[in-house]
Order: sequence, then structure tokens, then C-alpha cells
Amino acid sequence: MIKKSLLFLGNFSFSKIILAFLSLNLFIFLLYVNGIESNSLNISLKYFLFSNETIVPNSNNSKENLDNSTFPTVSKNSNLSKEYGIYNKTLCPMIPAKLHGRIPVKYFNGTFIELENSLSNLSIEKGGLWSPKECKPRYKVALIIPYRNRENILKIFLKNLHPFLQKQQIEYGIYLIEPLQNLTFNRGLLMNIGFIESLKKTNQKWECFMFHDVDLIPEDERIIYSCPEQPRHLSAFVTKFNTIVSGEALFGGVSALTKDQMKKVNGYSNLYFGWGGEDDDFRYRILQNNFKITRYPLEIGRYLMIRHTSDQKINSERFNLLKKTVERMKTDGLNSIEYKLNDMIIGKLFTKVIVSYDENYLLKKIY
Ligand code: NGS
Repeated sequence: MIKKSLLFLGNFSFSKIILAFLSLNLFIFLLYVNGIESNSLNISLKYFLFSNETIVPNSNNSKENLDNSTFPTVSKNSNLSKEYGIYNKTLCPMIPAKLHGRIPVKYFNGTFIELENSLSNLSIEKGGLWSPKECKPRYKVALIIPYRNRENILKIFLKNLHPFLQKQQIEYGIYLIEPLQNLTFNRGLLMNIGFIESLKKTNQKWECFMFHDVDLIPEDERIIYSCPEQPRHLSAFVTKFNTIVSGEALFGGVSALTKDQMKKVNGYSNLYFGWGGEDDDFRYRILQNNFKITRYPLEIGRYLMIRHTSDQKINSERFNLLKKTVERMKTDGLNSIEYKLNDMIIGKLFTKVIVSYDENYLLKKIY
């Protein structure tokens, strides 16, 4: 009798173990079938199945650390702590402590190699990418710069902007978008291409975009290259030939939008070939979508425009186009763009995207 019951008990626990083992396998299999394969799940499964290291829950609930709380804190010296080490860092401050006020623009007239050498201590990664090492960056920012035939100005831009951005402790990338020589320059279209290509190239990394003219250099460290809740016009006061250009109705020069805001307004119009109007069109789109444009005050929002001769022809159609901005904005922009990517050059200080487009085709497509 006792022998029989022991046998029964033995059989019972053995079948229970088998059952538990099968259920665990089934559970893991179902998770994969359902495509539930998030990072955190991977990390915890990795731990559960293969590790005897303990995950210490993040007990620091200060405001700064809340955004980190989804990441497990791993005991020091473990391999995983090295692998996932970045998650242990605290967020970089919203406004870095070392920012002072006005800064002089540095001029540069050496070669590109000399420029690269002069910036070699900044640890800029290929393609003009950078991220702070001492903290986890709050903002991932792409600078989109329509560009053609401005080598000397570009050197001054890079000489000033790389150290300026690094002081802000943001993660950033610098993208120049250049049309083939025979094409009419189209600033809005090039901004749209920069938005699309910079996201494609980085697997959708960027969250915030600075649409930036190459001839504008910030003159104050308190101009933060991040995206606040509303679109921001950064170059609110531009010193151009010794006079200050400013106005509530302007939105060109340097402006900041989040990825979502850019998508919501369908980007820039693709139809402004030549100088003028595309920034006014963009501003109408933003206001029409119930966003408010913010600006820094006169003491902060200061840029210097580097002198150059203009080689762009003025777009005589711009006022006609502006009359129909609102009517057209849902069908003319990111969702209707067509271009050819001719080349992508990964430089030491920037990524250059070389493109071509068919002016007549794009204009006919809408009208
Ligand atoms: C407006 C242009 C804008 C231009 C702004 C500032 O008149 O595209 O001047 O120009 N709009 C039209 O022509 C419709 S600036 O002072 O930078 O030369 O951005």
C-alpha cells in the first residue's frame, strides 16, 4: 500500500514536471509566434533562461531618472552591464550647466583637411554624427542643410556648429542636401528630402529636426537645439550686412520641428523653385495645423549671416503659389515628393546627400 502510494506520488510529480516544462516551452513559442519580441522581453528572457545574475530594480525615482526606469539596472562588472551600460547613465540636463551667453563667430579659411584636423579632438563620428558619452542625451537632433557651392561658408559653419552642439550634450547628425548642378535650387524640396533620407539612413533615429541655412551661425549659447512642444523659429534676429533682420512673419533661416510635427504639416511644399516664398508657405502650414510658433527674445535669438553673393534666381511664381498654400498642403509635400538619390557621401564632418528631381514633372503633377 505504502509502496503503491509512493509510486503514485512519484509518477504524479514526474508528470507535473513534464507538464510544467512543456507549458514553459509553449509559452515562449507563443510569444515568438505573436511577434512579442521587445527589448525588455529579450533581456528578461535572457536573464530568466541563461543567467543567475540578479536584476536590481531601479529605486532612484528622481525626476531626472524616471525616463530610465524602464531599463533594468544590472549589477556592475557583469557582461550585460557592459553590453547595456548606456542604460545606467542619467539623462543629460535639459539645459546644460556650462552654457554662457554671447559667443563670437570663429572664421576659418584653411583647407578641409586642416578643418578636420582642427576638430579632431571632438570625437566626431563618420557622417558628422556625435553623441555625449558622460550622460544619456535627451534629444536626437538632425540638422538638415540645403547646400550648393558654398565651400568657404560651410567650413565656417562646421567650425562653429560642432563645438556649439557638443556643449549642448545632444545627440546630433549634420546632413547636407545638394541638388545636381544643372537643377534649379528648391530649398523646401531639399528639406523634405533631408528629412526622409536622414531618417532612412539611421533607422528612424531622429526625433527633432533643425531646418538650417548654411550661412547662419548662432551667436548665443543659450539657443538650444532641441524641439519644444511647439515649432520654434530659432533665427529670430539675424545680423545681415550690419543690420538686424527680424519679424513675426518670418520662418526661414533656422527652424525646429519634431518628426511628428513635420509629418502633420506634410513637410514643405515641393513647388518653390528658385528664391523666396517656401518658408512663408511652411509657416502657413504650421499655423493652419493649430501650432504656435515660438521664438527666443532679442538678447538670445541672435545669428550672424556670413556674407556671400546670391546665385539664385528669384521665383516669380512665389506669390501665386502662396495664394493656394492651404488648398494644396494636403497633396503637395512629403506625401507627393519624387526625386532620385544620386549619391550619399559619408564625410568626416557631415553626410552629403546628392539628389536630382524633375522640375516640370513636379509642377505638372499638382496642377
Ligand atoms: C520674404 C520672402 C521669404 C524670405 C524673407 C526674408 O519676402 O522667402 O523675405 O528674406 N518671401 C517672399 O518673397 C514671398 S531675407 O531677408 O532672408 O533675404 O525668407
